[in-house]
Amino acid sequence: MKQILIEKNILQNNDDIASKNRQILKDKGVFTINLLGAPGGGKTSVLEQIIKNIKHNVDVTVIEGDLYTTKDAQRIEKHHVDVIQVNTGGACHLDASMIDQAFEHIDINNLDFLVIENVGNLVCPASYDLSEDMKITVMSVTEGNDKPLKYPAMFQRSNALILNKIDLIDSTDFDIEEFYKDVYSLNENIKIFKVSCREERGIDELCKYLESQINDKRRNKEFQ
Ligand SMILES: Nc1nc2c(ncn2[C@@H]2O[C@H](COP(=O)(O)OP(=O)(O)OP(=O)(O)O)[C@@H](O)[C@H]2O)c(=O)[nH]1
Ligand SMILES: [Mg+2]
Repeated sequence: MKQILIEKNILQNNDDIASKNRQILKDKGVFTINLLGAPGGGKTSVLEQIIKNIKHNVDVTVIEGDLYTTKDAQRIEKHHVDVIQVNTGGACHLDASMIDQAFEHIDINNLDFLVIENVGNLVCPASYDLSEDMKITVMSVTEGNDKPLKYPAMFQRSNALILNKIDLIDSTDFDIEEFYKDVYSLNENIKIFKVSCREERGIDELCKYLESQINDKRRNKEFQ
């Protein structure tokens, strides 16, 4: 019997491209995050808040992943930062070769912070290394507190978790204690931020955390 391990080969190929680009980002001192989460959880809204808060201190470029539209990229452009739209044509996640193509349009020498907004999906994007320093999942209280245990890979592989739409929590049955317990049972090192983009709550703390990571990466470049 002949057996073809397609998934393994695809992921190996992905990892090879990602590790080449990770070296470039390291050499240039560019801190990179991969924003993940279900459709509508608030990835673009969180990103808009981050940009508003830190764009005066750091040079930011955004890669926007979307199936077909440029809707999110148009929202980001309004904040006067560079944005590259990647349309997957129906694929449910970004992969490293798509980021490789986007790199051709990025001025990497004048960059501190690269943000990749992945396609809205709580499963597939977690498997693809995009050369990021951190995977950050955005989920909202309206999705329900059972999601970490139902979709564990994303929570296990993320370095940070942004719990968004906290302004709506009293209108839901979201059990925050159970949520924390479940998330930490999957990943004891994950950093959790509670935010509301609508009310601009929790954004300062999130941005301080990101800025310290951006500065660390910049400093490491200077020591090389
Ligand atoms: N009440 C409330 N609504 C929010 C908050 N953050 C985002 N929203 C709303 O939630 C909806 C989805 O937000 P987006 O930022 O587009 O979500 P997304 O994760 O980028 O969505 P996709 O890119 O389609 O996966 C929008 O209507 C936002 O206005 C929040 O903190 N509170
Ligand atoms: Mg979006």
